[in-house]
Amino acid sequence: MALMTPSEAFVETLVANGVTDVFGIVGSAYMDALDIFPAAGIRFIPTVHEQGAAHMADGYARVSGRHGVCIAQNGPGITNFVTAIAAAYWAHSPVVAITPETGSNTIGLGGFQETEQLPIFSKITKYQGHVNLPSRMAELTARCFDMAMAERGPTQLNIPRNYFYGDIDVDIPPPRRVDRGAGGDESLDDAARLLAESEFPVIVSGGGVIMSNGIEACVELAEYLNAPVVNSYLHNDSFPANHPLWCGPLGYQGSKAGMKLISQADVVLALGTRLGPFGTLPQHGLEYWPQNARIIQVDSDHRMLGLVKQISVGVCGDARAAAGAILERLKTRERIAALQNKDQRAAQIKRQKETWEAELDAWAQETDAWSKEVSADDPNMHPRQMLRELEKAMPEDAMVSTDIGNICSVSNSYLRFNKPNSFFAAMSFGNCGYAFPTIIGAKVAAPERPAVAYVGDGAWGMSLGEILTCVREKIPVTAVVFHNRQWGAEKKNQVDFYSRRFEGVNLENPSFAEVARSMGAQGVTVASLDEVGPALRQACDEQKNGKTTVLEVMCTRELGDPFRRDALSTPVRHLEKYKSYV
Ligand SMILES: Cc1ncc(C[n+]2csc(CCOP(=O)(O)OP(=O)(O)O)c2C)c(N)n1
Ligand SMILES: [Mg+2]
Repeated sequence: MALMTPSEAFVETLVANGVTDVFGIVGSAYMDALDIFPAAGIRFIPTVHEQGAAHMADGYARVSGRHGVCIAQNGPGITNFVTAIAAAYWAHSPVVAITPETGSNTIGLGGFQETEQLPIFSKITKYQGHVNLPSRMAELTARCFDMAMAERGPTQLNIPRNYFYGDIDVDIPPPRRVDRGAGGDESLDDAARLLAESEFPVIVSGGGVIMSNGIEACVELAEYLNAPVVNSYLHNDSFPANHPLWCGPLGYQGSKAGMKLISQADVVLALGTRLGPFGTLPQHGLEYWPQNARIIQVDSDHRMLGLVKQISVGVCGDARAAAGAILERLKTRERIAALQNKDQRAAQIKRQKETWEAELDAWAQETDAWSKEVSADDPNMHPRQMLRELEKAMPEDAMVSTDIGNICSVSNSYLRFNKPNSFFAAMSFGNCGYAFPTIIGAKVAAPERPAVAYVGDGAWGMSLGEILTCVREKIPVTAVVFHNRQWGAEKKNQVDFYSRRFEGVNLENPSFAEVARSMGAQGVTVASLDEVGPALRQACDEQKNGKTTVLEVMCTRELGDPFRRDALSTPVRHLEKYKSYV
């Protein structure tokens, strides 16, 4: 035991957990602890908005596998975290949100910056620690760090602001990390048996494969079976794209090759994926989910097993360990049915991939009536062609984040990665404004890697303030802003369902390149296809010189397939005054 103030105990517990960077906005509520961050070797990274800080913590955690940490002023600083913590929850990011609160001596009196901070985060955190006594500061801080890792998601550490002060006798608890196993023997035996009997096995590689460092184990298993591997939705970095068995992502704007192959599966091994509903919806007019296949699902969270899809076998285990254990079992079996038709399946994988690549090459523009109409006399770029150019120019080691929007979603077909921890999409919380702050956090964790955010112009308006963070804190990144003068993804619904009555979807924008320059970054307007690749490469090179660049990419107003055709229906109006609104 040592004599410390709670501020010291708090900061020492951060140090014990390996924290070197904390994102946030300064506030009196925790200033006593902030004061000693430098002496503890912790860099405080001030942001423009607390939402940005929490997204940065998310990006930091996603690329490094370490905790992302954010902190802010009680009340409004903390409520500004909410959207980003919800996003981190669905991205399974070990973010620790430190939420100083109104002092315990005045709570309930309706004083300055007071709101109950625990209920607000109760559904978007895996664990909430409330420091109810200054002497428990280290214990509860440590638990929040342990829980964020063990449960793979954000935790909240709520601290009445007066509890940073005083004298306490305390031990700093060492970090406690859970050593995960492959799963139960019975379910692993069943999984191996189903795979051994399968004539057309397909592996869905999910986020759990990345989080468990399981790519190699997944590759070995896939190679043993010669099974095609598809990425689960928005986990395009969960299997190397340069591997012959890689068949691309499932789901919205994903790979037709992957979808056509999985539709033939008799056994699907869903490895490290909750098979989220959004990622398995019909796409490209294909109902690809194999209704009669037997599904083996491996997830470290037992609550995810069989939650969305009917399964035959559920393995509650670590994706890497489970893949290894299943492979060991397969090796002891006399007959592996899939090895009998290995060559035919290999030929099919190759053919499906070639067909899809050729289709993408030829898919210069969207061909629905609206898209053809609006792009006819428009000198700007067709999004698909532009995205193909970005794909070709993307540096090998790049980290890419994507926002929510029509062009960002279409980019799913064109984002391929050979190594994990490279792709940070807005995942299932789907908030506009995710990508830019997230890539800033990722860059802090991996400064040697090129960092690129794809953002629509609507979402850019929400997040461009964080350019100041890049400039002030010398965190060089590249933002590719798809300037199509509209909230395109939502406009698509008005085209498809609301007879082109446009309400709130058209945008008048300034030159975002000019805005970037006036904020101290570099700004480049990219108007033609031949400029796209060179501009991206140069912007990524400039990161080595500490420069942040905004590439404002001028696009037509054409729109790809919508997000949620499933969730909208034709309007019905009963009242006379609304009769024409159908
Ligand atoms: C915070 C938030 N607000 C609103 C939405 C609804 N929404 C989804 S996509 C979208 C349009 C995105 O427009 P933009 O960023 O310009 O990209 P584009 O679709 O034009 O490519 C909107 C408003 C959302 N997902 N998140
Ligand atoms: Mg737009």
